[in-house]
Amino acid sequence: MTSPGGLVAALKPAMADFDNVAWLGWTGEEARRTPSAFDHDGMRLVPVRLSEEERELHYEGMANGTLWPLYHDKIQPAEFHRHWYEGYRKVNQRFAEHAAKEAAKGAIVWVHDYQLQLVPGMLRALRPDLRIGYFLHIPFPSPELFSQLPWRRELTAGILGSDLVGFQSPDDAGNFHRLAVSLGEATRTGKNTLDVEGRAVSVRSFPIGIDYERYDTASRDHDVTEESRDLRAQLGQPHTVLLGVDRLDYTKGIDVRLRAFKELLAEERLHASQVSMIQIAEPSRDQVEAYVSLRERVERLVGEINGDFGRVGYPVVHYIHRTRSFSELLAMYRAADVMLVTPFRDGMNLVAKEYVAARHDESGVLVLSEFAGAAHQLKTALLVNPYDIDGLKTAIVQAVDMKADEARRRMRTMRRSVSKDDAVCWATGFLKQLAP
Ligand code: ADQ
Repeated sequence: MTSPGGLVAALKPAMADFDNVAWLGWTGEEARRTPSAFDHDGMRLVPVRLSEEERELHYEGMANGTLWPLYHDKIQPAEFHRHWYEGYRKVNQRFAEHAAKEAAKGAIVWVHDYQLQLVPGMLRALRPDLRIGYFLHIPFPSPELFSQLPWRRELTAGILGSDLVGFQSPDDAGNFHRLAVSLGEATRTGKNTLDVEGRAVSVRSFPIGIDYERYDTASRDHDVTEESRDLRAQLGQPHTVLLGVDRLDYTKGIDVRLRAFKELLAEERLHASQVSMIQIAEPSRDQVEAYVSLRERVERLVGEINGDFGRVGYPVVHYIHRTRSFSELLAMYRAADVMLVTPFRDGMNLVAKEYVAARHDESGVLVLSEFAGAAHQLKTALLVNPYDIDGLKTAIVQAVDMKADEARRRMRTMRRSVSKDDAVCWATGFLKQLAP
């Protein structure tokens, strides 16, 4: 709680126009000793506590064992358990009660993400005077897929407690709009509007952006430049550096990009003396079985590639399974000629935008999955279908061989888009629409 992450950084500047802002959130730990509320950097922080059992049922169970895979097109099977849902409902109720207690009369409350889908409806029942917004950071699936959920009505009605519902892409917004109507939970009043028992609910897309200024400025920093130079020197020059930066999650396509790289080396379309790959994998959800087996798969592939193609002192894949600091990540972005962002499904993918923002000299090539929300905006990336491994291999070779002029043209267009639609633009766009 004392070091708020990217979402707070994105929201904070947009909050400048609002008085008495409070941030409610789970600390991520049991945190028995945290105070009930405290001030940090001009914002009131209100920790919501979860017990070990609630963490298991709500967070690992319903949020990450049911909703996460279901909303990402069932790349992994989604499990449906009544006791998970019951834990999820209770935790959502607690968040709604905290928010009801904190919010001033007629205040705006902005609820975030799939862990808290029931909160808008619960909060409206407690405090009908509030303006309630909800934003989903991950994709929203087709109504056909969503309808498998035994609690489809409850979860849909939960979201519909909002005045404004935001999604990453028009496709996600369209899926929710169709679902609400097909379940009979709302009636259609327009392309972006619904009627819920006489109350208007807007459903729109608000693609999330990053703090472009921060990445652009910091990437020019002397220390970052030095660090990226050192990194390249360690890899051995002249050299093409490929980079992947992801949470270690099965949605991100880390394994498919390693397989593509391995095949390219085996077919001698790429050579270990000329290219190397860095894969940064942020540890994530390591109590969940699917994440444990993904880690094993990825680490086996890294071992196979280095075993088959590496030399003593010169591995072909440099794999780091740790959190990196902001400046270390920037140095990596600066050092990489080709950025590989190949999720099977992703709400947006901020890494793609961070790479673009860090390339202040307009060099570098982004290979981007067409199934990431970011592909709607970064159209001059090399767009790939991560399920088509031959297509992915062709794109990687194309990226490695791309002439500087073409790379610059593509990068310039992407930088314009990422700088224009930044984090403040996203947050103010949403809040302006929500304000009465
Ligand atoms: P995530 O699935 O977490 O986010 P992403 O958007 O790529 O995915 O954000 C990851 C963040 O973590 C980036 O800011 C990145 O720099 C950082 N990161 C990754 N690896 C790291 C490491 N090893 N050390 C330190 N930092 C690391 C969810 C959705 C996305 C959506 C975002 C925001 O799944 O689709 O873009 O929320 O809405």
